[in-house]
Amino acid sequence: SHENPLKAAVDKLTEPFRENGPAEGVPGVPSSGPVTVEEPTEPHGPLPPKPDQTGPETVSPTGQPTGADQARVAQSGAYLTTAQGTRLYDTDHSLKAGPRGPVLLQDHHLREKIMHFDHERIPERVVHARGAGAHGVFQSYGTAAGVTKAAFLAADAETPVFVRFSTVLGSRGSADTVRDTRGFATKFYTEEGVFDLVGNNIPVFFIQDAIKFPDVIHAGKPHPDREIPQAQSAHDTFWDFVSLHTEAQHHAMWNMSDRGIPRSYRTMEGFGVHTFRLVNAEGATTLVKFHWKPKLGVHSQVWEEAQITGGVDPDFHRRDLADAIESGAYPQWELGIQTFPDTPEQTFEGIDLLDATKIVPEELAPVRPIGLLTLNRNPSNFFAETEQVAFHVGHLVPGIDVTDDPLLAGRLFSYLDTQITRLAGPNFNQIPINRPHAPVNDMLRDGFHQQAVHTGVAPYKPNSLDGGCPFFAGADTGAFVEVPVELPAARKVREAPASFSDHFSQARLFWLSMTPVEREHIVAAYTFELGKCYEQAVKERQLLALANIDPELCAQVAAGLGLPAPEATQPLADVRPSPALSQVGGEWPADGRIIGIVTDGTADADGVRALRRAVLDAGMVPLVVAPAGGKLGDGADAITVQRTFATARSVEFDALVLAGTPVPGADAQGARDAKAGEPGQGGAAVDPRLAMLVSEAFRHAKAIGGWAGAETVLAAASVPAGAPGVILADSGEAVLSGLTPLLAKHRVWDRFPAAL
Ligand code: HDE
Repeated sequence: SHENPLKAAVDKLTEPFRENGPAEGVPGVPSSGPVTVEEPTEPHGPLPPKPDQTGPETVSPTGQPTGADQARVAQSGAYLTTAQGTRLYDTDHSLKAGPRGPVLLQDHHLREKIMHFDHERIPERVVHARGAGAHGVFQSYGTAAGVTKAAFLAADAETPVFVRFSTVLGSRGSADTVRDTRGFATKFYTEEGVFDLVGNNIPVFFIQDAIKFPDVIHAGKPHPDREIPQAQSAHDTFWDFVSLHTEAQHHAMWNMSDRGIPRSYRTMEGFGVHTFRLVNAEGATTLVKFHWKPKLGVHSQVWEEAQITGGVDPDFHRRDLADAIESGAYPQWELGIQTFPDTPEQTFEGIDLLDATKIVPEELAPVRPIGLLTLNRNPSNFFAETEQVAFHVGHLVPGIDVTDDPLLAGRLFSYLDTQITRLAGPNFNQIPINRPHAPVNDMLRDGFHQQAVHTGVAPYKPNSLDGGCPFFAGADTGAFVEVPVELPAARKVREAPASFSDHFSQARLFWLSMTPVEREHIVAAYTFELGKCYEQAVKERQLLALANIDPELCAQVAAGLGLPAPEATQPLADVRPSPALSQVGGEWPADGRIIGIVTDGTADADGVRALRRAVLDAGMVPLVVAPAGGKLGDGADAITVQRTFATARSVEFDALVLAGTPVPGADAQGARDAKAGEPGQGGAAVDPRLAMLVSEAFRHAKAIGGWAGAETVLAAASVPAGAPGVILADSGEAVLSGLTPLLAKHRVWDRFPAAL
């Protein structure tokens, strides 16, 4: 074999990444104790290709390596070549008749390079265009083995997965933190074929029948004349549709709640939404709803924070997911199921299980954990993996079947169909990220982008020429056999069942299940969104829907809009709240929380160093913020400044610690008397950017701490003395131990109500 100097150089560069593979024990799962979660600060070389990411030419669609040159895939070959493998001596100059002369048409390299570039983009997804993905592993607890024969849900089964999170309405380049539903799609590469769980972070949907999907999406997407607003529901057409089509009210309420603005993908629940049918080894069936429960709890931004984040870091969620994985703080979710008897009515406690606008409260049907998802590997190429991954609700494995939910029925058509345009043909299953890990032996042939060189002469059944191969499996040899569900005698109709006409009871249930602060956020969200509408009739009609959900909610939103609150047109539903729907009141691990340590570097450098260490040891992320970049101190002990007053904004931090106040000589009273930016009586000024950082963090109900004169900055930021969630102590470690229990609750809820 020939020496390849460039490949050797790349190998050297990527060595640390190859050596720091997954921790011992269960693949990809940290073995024990808090992990060290340093923010990555240095750029690094390309990651080596992963087994399922090898180029199309190296692995046949049936999984057989063909032995082609691996180096080309990783761009680490010695010589630049054309797409045909011819070596090049220059790629910076077109072929010209003299240095100042015209470019020659015969320049095949120029034409190939520009032609390929011209076609680099593919159509974005018609919905869920903006997203981020990660690889991981799903470990089954085996607790579902009694209700399903799916091999990946058997005891101790371990299955590779790829997950893609997304927003729904925005374009590929839109901001992560907009108010919207989030997609949560998981591809399980099981030994029995691919299973896709294509869910959302909201357990209900806007419509009960797929035939209305184009309507709700046309209403939510930007207006067709000016193509604004981008990635927003705060506009006339959305509320026009939702107020006329009141089955959308329940989902809209979830969007207006804190669920519409998640803190992170890592802090979202996921839901399969529809009811599915599980089948066990004996053929017995059970109806189920799937739930993903994040280990870190369900947490959101506050609305002002989400808006600021959209400007200062539109990639906030994408970055958060990638950084967490890169630093070893692997995000985890438990998969759980709610199970219901498979009765002919397909209802549970009066709730229609085929109506995707309804939940079954966890108090009525507890969520039983059945496995653990750990995301432990970032994609190494966004386009190849995250953009080209194709999910489909019809990718099922034996043991999991669909129900007659009419929303699901339309999806079973749509997810295949849409790939024909998006991925340009029927062979998208051969794209590396979509390849099953189970052996594929189909009789599908030819088509655009066919990668396989199929052998044999008889891609049809029955045949005798290929010896009758391949043969059929039976239920006992792993075949997917549809559940032979009995159907009642019926007429063909374009109608919905009577139960589908209840549009308000569960929106009311959700509203009544919220804590006061969550209700306050919901009122503010409706007031903002309807306040952005121009059409009076739309606002009035939506207020009428709110009146039918809850008069108090309606009155508060109406007051904000300056409109009269209408009377309900139907009796209010008598519902029992479901406390499980609230995000407030629990405590969760503070792992991966981001602690901003603000210093001027002249203050307590040892204290900053000790606090950084303590934050890392607690499995959280310290970010040192100083007036300017560079290092604090010298030598091996020097502390790297990670954010400056110019680059830091409060939204990035879960808590702030003021470590040695950058206001020498100022006393607290002096600063309180002074406006930020102007010298106080003590003669020193608090940098206005610092004052804004602290006042925003305070307004967003984040924990704040400090020592050695932090009062001065707090006063300049108008933080009232003795306010809840402000920890002053005499060392960074003492501050941190006061902050950690506050972080476990996500926010200092006592600070609300606030004007948000
Ligand atoms: Fe989707 N949806 N959807 N959807 N959906 C798509 O498929 C569709 C619905 C969801 O990360 C599209 O490959 C119809 C519910 C996610 O790649 C498309 C209906 C739920 C993703 C499509 C629904 C979802 C999609 C666009 C009404 C939650 C992103 C690109 C019946 C349970 C997947 C694509 C990814 C994407 C159709 C409703 C979740 C057009 C017709 C309900 C997470 O096929």
